[in-house]
Amino acid sequence: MNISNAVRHLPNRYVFSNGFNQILKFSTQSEPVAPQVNTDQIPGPKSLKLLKELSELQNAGSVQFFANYDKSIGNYIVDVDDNVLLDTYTQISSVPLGYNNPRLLNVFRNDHNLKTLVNRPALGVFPGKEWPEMLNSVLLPVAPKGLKNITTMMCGSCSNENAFKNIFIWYIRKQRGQNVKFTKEEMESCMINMPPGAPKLSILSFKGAFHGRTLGVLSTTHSKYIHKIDVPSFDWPIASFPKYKYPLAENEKENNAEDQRCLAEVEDLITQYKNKGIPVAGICVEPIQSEGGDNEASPHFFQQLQKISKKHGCALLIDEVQTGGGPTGKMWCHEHFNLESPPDVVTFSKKMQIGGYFHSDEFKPNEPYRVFNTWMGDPSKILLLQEILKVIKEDNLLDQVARTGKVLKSGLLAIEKEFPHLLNSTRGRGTFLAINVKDSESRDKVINKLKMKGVQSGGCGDVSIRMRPALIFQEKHAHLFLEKFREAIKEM
Ligand code: PSZ
Repeated sequence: MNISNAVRHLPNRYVFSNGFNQILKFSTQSEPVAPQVNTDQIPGPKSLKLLKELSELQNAGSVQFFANYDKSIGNYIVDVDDNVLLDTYTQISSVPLGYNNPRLLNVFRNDHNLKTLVNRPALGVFPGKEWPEMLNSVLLPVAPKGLKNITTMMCGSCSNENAFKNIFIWYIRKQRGQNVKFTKEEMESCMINMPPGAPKLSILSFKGAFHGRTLGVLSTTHSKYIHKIDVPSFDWPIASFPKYKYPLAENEKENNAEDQRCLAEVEDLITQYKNKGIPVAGICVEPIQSEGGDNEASPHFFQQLQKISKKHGCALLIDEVQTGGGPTGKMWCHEHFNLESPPDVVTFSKKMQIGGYFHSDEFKPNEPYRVFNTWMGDPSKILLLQEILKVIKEDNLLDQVARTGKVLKSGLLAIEKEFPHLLNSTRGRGTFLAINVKDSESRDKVINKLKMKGVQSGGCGDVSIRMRPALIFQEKHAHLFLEKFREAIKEM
């Protein structure tokens, strides 16, 4: 096989064997000079062989290729066939500092940190002596203003799942009274899934939303049928999420009306479900609907949604699992919305490495073991997050995101203008951007063409391509992406 220049030049110092390397500054100079595709198709032969092996064990139909994580570096993911791809998708938006960032590799060269990795505790019962300090010094400084409580979890789904429980507990406590004991009837009826112990309550979500795939949150996920089919769901209200016309500046009036329509629907559903005996305890919403097609809503929409939630005594949960950690140019996307007060609960995972949620005091249960599981997160992930946050600060990566985002967005808009029959609706904040292709088939074709040109990208919704690069994606990477994207569109 022809091993490309790009791969040959991957610096040896990133292939660690015994941990003696101490290079601490990641520079994109160490990246391959350009993407390089060696095989006629991706997955290439080695990926296909592994795919066969894996398929014997599980349905592996979602696997795109097998990666070589020893060779992947910075913004470039390298596959087992030595194809070198500029990664604008980053493990579904989960790689903040690129691959094999030396700062992160270095974290576990420290004996104490290594022991933190090896001795994973059941955090709810035997947390390490550093745990409160880790939460205080790592997570609290990046908490959305006003949210001083933290619950850590393992993934996005289980963060939302447990956040819903906090909301239900809060909602019933408001009715029962702060320090009123559970009744015998409540304690007995909950054991057989019946009210009053297991009350009829709901979480309002939006069409097109994605909040995870575990059984509870699945009732709030509405992006694709394949996530849901054959699985029982709660009867919970689902409101329309704004669908804007682009460009925004030319469609203000229509888009404002769209906000109003959706907000009216939210209020109407809250009333309907109250009358139905399944009151809405909380509203769950993504700041930008991601899996559902990168659907944005205006700051006005979110401000009004918060007003509605307060008026009806429901909690507002903002799901920042995909938007959190910097890709919109702010740590949390909802910071763009100028809400009059903090949301009640904000969930995170992905770029934050650890899952969990921030919440206000009111949402803290009075009793232990109500939100609990074995791991409740993982301290080793906080060690990584600690280093990630340091690098974000030292290297001003949120400013980098804003600069790169500007190049990307104006570039996408220019290409959209050049090929209006194929492209429309460039949108998003920071590098959290998307563009629509005229139909699903063409969208899939573009993604494949991009891959064969050495760019890993991702789709979302029916017709969108989304940008989810790492925070270290620079202007030069943006230009490279735009060049390949234009070529791909030109070939359509
Ligand atoms: O197909 C899938 O299961 C995917 S593809 C991308 C995601 C899931 N994103 C996860 C996600 C999210 O984007 C939002 C806004 N909320 C919750 C989740 C669930 O997170 P995980 O996957 O960690 O459980």
